[in-house]
Amino acid sequence: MERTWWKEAVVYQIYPRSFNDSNGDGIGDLNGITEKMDYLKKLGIDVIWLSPVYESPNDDNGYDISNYRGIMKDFGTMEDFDRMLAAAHERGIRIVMDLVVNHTSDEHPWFVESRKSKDNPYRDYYIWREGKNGKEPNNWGSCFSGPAWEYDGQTDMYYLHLFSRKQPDLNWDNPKVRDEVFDMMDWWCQKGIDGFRMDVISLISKVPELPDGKVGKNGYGDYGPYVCNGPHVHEYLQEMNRRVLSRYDLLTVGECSGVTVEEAKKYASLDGKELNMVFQFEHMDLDGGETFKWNERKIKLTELKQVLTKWQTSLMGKAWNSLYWCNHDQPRMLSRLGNDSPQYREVSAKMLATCLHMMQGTPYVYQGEELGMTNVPFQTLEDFRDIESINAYHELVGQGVIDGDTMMRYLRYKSRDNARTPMQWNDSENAGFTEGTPWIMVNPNYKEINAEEELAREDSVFYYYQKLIRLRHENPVIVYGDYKLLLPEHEALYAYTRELDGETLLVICNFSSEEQKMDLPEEFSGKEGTVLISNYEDSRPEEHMTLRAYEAAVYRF
Ligand code: TEU
Ligand code: CA
Repeated sequence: MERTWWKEAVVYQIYPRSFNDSNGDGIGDLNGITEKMDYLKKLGIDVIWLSPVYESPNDDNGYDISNYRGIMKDFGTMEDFDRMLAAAHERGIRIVMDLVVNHTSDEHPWFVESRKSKDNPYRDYYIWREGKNGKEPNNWGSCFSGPAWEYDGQTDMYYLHLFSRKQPDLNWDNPKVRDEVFDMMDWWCQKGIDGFRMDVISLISKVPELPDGKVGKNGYGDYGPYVCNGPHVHEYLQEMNRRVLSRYDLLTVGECSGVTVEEAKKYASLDGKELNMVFQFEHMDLDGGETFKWNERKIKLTELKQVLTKWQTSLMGKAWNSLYWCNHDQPRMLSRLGNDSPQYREVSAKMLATCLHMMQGTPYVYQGEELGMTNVPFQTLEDFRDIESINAYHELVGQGVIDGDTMMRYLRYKSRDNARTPMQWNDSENAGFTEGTPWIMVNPNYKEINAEEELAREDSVFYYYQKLIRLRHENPVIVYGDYKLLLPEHEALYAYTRELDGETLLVICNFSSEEQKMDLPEEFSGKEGTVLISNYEDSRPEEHMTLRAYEAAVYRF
């Protein structure tokens, strides 16, 4: 397999609003990121993925963009951006921008024009349809509750918005839209950025008939089958690749809701015609159900292993994986799949990290994950800021599908805001994030869990991540080795091997707080194994092993 820098890199995701506030207005900003560049250098990451920093009315925290070539006032100025980019580059860190082009803000000048009249030159930049019998053109529900259509009185028609009504979907079938997007991408590349994370890029091509979807618990139809991996998506990405991506040395990752391994082989094929890699959702959706993501179900380890193994083995030699447990749309994995009690928080955080970082693919670390940050004890609906959470509460409770107390518990467990509370820098007021009033509450556990404390203690989660990242840089087997699952039916152990050029790694992770027995697989018996990394001091590869609570170890043979 061809060796490239983006296969060997570790990416760190920054959600700018919550990372570090430099001017006391309670909102994280670009100068705040620049201040922390040495912290990131110390962690050892290669790339920063920056969630959107463009001008935006902030209906969805910057995922609703009103000017793709300007910086949001809350975050600073273009000069601040340039300084941040230079500070990153000076340290050998690359910057990947979030590219949100399935939709714009309804305050983007294109949409302001588009809604004016049916013959406006920008009309076909968006997806407009006539109503049906005085109602929406079809039964689709928006990802953020309510219908996926908004009526506009000026022309007596509806526009499509898969997300909020302030996020109208662009019409990618219009070549002018593609020209505009590619020009804008080129402009950022000229500025010297190093790649794009492409927001819901799998949704840009819709089945033209826009058929009704299967009706769910909220009374709306599911648009998934008619927009995920739609008819022209690969054609459009190949065009993007020809016209922009192939002309620069970039890291490209498509966020691909509804992607299957078969589709991923096209999006992220090693032949380089489209993108480097995709974010898939199958392992994140394992605990979904009738009321979508809203429940308290636990992910079953056997199912998790089956899904991740499928992605590891099916893409092997054909396409490239991304690896993630956390991002700004997911609750903290430590609270979901690990154990966030004081007794097991650190050891289970390290276990989860080991399990993910030893796989094949490019790992993503989400801010605070490297500290073992946890879910947040939100008390009331007023504590939440996320449009998805707030709307879902009103819709599902309003319709009587879920009662209020239960829905509050679900929000506390699954809300995206769990990932969006301020980064915990130290034990001073507001965790050192701001000198003002933070835009969203700080997790009260910041006195115990914070960067300053962890940087001062050798056995912290921070230094464990630092070591995992260093090991990946030093050991090609971690990047390129073949993956093989062991013990597929085991309900508490996730064990697998990685193999390259006669060198084999054995990875063993105990996902439970109980002791688990495991015999050394036959292929290793009699061989001398060494410890590459482990989260207990005295882990050893022995014929008969007992794995302690959340023990994780990597042995090299
Ligand atoms: O997320 C797309 C997406 O699939 C999410 O809506 C996801 O289903 C949901 O957040 C899970 O709870 C991207 C961005 O990452 C997200 O922050 C944006 O809100 C969304 O697109 C719209 O731009
Ligand atoms: Ca600020």
